[in-house]
Amino acid sequence: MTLPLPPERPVPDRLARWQAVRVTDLPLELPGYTHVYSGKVRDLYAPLDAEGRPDEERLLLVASNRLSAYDWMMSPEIPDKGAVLTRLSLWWFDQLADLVPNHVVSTDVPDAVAGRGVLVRRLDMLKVEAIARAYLTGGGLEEYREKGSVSGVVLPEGLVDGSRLPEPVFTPTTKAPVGEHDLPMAPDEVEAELGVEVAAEVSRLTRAILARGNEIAAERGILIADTKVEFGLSPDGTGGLVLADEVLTPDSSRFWPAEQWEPGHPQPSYDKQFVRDWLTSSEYGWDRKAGGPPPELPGHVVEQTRAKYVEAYERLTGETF
Ligand code: Q0N
Repeated sequence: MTLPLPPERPVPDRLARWQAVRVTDLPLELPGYTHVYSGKVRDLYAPLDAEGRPDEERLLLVASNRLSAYDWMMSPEIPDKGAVLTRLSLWWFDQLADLVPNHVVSTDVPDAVAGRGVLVRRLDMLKVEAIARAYLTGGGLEEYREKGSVSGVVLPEGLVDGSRLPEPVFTPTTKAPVGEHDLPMAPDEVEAELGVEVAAEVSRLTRAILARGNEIAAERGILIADTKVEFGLSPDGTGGLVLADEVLTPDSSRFWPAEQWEPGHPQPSYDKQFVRDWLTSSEYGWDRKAGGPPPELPGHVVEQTRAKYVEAYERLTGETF
């Protein structure tokens, strides 16, 4: 359920919206692990050694069944979402292995998180959200309308919402704390943060990951409009970039159904469209601009949404979930 907000905060800011769900969603008690961090949809735990100290080389990354829409966490959760996205991410890591090494160590994890937990190498994470866009929409479209360029890359005239870009463009942002929004970073800001060489490599790899993703997905009825990836540096001194977090999932990327692609207006979301349509439909009539929490999702919307995650996994991988 969605908790009522504190009375001293009648109009919730974005952070309060997250806190309203966070307090109902305590981290798991995993014997042999300690909770270190929770994001919107993923949680991190550190394995404990024999003396009960956190392992400095490994982390347990757990994908939850949580779903956000319109900046709110939905309730109830989506059954199997965490497991579907974990399997999809592991499949993509394999598809990308010739482009970039990844943080995966093992899928041998406690039963409580079986299928949605992955043991990973603990990296020194870069403080940049590495985003690439293959199609124009959202923040990229706004910037294009104002300046004719996106993140310093001049684009052809006449592009509209949903247009395919000539090639993927790197559009990095800052990493804002949970509940706050990331801000665009100019190329010189990324270079100041990472150094010129690492910045160039992050840009090249992020664009290559999205290009490879679309080569594979397009044959299977899915367009990947844009994606956010996270890199870390291997702390063992070898210093190379390692792909971390989850990759090319509907949570980190905008997936669009290819057969409905029609530039000129906002595209339907592959995974969240049933939720968005129901929330704003006359059946419920939630006014998201009014500031109040969204309603509980009815069973049919939860089930249709689960089916879309499974469908994306099965179409992309050719495997049965
Ligand atoms: C890490 N984040 C933020 C969970 C992940 N391999 C790693 N090594 C060290 N740190 C991290 C990883 C990974 N993956 C990543 N925090 C720590 C990314 N999130 C966002 C939300 O949930």
